[in-house]
Amino acid sequence: MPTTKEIVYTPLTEITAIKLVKKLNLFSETEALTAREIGDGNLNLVFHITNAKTNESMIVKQALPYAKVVGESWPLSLKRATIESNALKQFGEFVPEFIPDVYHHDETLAVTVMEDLSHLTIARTGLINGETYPLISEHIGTFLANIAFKTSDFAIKPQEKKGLVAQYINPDLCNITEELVFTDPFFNYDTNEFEETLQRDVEDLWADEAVKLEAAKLKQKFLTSSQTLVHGDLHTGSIFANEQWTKVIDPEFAFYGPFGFDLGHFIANLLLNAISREENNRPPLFEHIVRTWKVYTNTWTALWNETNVEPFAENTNYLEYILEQTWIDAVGYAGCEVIRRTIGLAHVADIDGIEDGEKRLHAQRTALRVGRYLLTHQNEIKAVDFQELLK
Ligand code: SR1
Ligand code: MG
Repeated sequence: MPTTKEIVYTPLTEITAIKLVKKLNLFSETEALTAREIGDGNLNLVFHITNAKTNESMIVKQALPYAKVVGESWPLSLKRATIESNALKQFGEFVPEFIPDVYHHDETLAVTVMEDLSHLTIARTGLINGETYPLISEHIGTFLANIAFKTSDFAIKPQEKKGLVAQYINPDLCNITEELVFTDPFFNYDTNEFEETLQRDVEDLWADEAVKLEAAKLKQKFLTSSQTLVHGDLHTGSIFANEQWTKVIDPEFAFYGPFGFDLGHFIANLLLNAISREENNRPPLFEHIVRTWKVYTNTWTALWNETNVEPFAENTNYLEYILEQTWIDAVGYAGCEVIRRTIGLAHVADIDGIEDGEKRLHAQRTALRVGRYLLTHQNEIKAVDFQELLK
């Protein structure tokens, strides 16, 4: 390996990933290690490094300078790896139980070495296989309220917060969301992907000016609102879980954005899984939506009452207003996410994996219908209403 001074960015291989963790003294020189590239996401290399003898293992994640899912024609800043590592450390200070430990970060190599969570399952995979993860909503509600409150102007003095806003400026990754979530699915753009059988439904959406206006407003808020440090891509593929544990990974899209953004994405992905299930297997997902919001509001309210640095916080109507706006935005963001995961560039296996073509088409139509409804009824929908929406 080159010395620190000579380091230049090069994509790692299984061999150089092992050399790196040894050089960092995370494993000793003499240990027999194996490495496997397991990255199945859209953007990064992920190496699973193991010592079979001691069973010790860790993850080496490296950002690529382009979007892997598209190719080198979509360049991406490597700075996202540092943003991700900083966000993991920041979240880890507030809610360590929900975050993997970070062992090392190298800005030049865009590499983060972190705790191996492979004893858990990616929540999307588990949910597709019928798991229900009884604690996931309790955990994600707690996680979201803590990170949203503690990185906001309600917990940090404005000058300090502005420093964080600057630190987390993440234009390339925000651009992905601005295009793939908020823009492209609402127009006849080449990035969209859907089956021919869905063409008429998609054209209906493209012609629906009321829905497009709501998407435009939510995009505007995403572009301009710096309320809190958001994870930025909190779908169920960014969560490891089992019956007892929940761990949030992959905050490379982190930036200062709207309070309701992560909440909306999490809810949307629960909803997409519910849509993919037979009706009698859906209740646990609806219960998770209700519980996430309940835990979020309870946790947020306690933090507000006990730790708020904003003098106006003593006005309880202000607390109610913030929570109400958060929820309304979350419903809208959920609508955009459900739509883009159905007809945009990046789909979800919950729906795409339905083998029967008729059932898949029905699920896609339901997702489009529900996504549109969420966008045009943001002010009316309560957490308990999601069950009704799928009927
Ligand atoms: C080009 S990246 C496509 C999607 O993958 C990521 O996980 C984000 O969800 C992004 O929108
Ligand atoms: Mg990701």
